[in-house]
Amino acid sequence: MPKNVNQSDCWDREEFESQLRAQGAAYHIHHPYNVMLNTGQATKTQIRGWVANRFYYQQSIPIKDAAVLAACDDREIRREWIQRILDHDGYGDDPGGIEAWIKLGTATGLSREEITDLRHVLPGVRFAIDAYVNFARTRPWQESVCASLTELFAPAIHKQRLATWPEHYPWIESGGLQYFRNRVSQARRDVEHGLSITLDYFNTAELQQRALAILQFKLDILWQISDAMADRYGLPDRAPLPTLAEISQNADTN
Ligand code: AHQ
Repeated sequence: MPKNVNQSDCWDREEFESQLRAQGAAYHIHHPYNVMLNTGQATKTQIRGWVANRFYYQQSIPIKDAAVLAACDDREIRREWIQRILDHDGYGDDPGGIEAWIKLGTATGLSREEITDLRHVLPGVRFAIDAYVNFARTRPWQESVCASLTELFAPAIHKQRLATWPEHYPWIESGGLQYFRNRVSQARRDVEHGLSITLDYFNTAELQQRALAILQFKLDILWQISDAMADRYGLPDRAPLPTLAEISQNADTN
């Protein structure tokens, strides 16, 4: 947090929103792993690894949102926020986003069991996502609302996948992409609510600088998830790091 922030440096709502949106330059849509995925360069292993690791993020989101609800003392905000949990866990006849993500996984050739038992989740992915859930459990709920605003940039990434994956990965059955179709409108609705709360609550120069730092923290979480997958599954111009099993096997043969 920069010190000596003068109140005269407090932005109006329009400038504050503009400053938040400018942080989109660090959004994981620009990460080499996502560029590889969305330009058709990913192998089936790199796609399956991404889906299996992102499942841990998807199943953690409603847990994170329940922590926000538990801390939020505003009934009107809770009445809207609870929709995020229902969107992922499902309700009534709607099986929800976690189920849709499993459908994406089975459409890529993963088994339901190997998705849900988290066997493929990498340490760096788990640590980053657990840091997000723990943030929501320990920080003021308004800060967790601010952290969710990486979704300012999410409609673009979902639309990019919908525009490119069918052409690049025709072997993925179209129904597997339903999660992305659902999220375009859900993300827009979530952001409208979260941005309004954020612009209201972070209303001093120092709080606005805190908001930018919170958003950067969440951007770093998303970036780290892709870093961990790039290390494990490689990039078009970079081989995967050896796994522990490969290291042990090499040691045995040397
Ligand atoms: O599918 C995503 C989702 O449900 C959420 C909730 C929100 C939050 O509360 O932090 N963030 C988020 C995101 C989802 N998908 C990611 C993607 O790349 O598919 C993007 C991610 C986000 O931008 O934070």
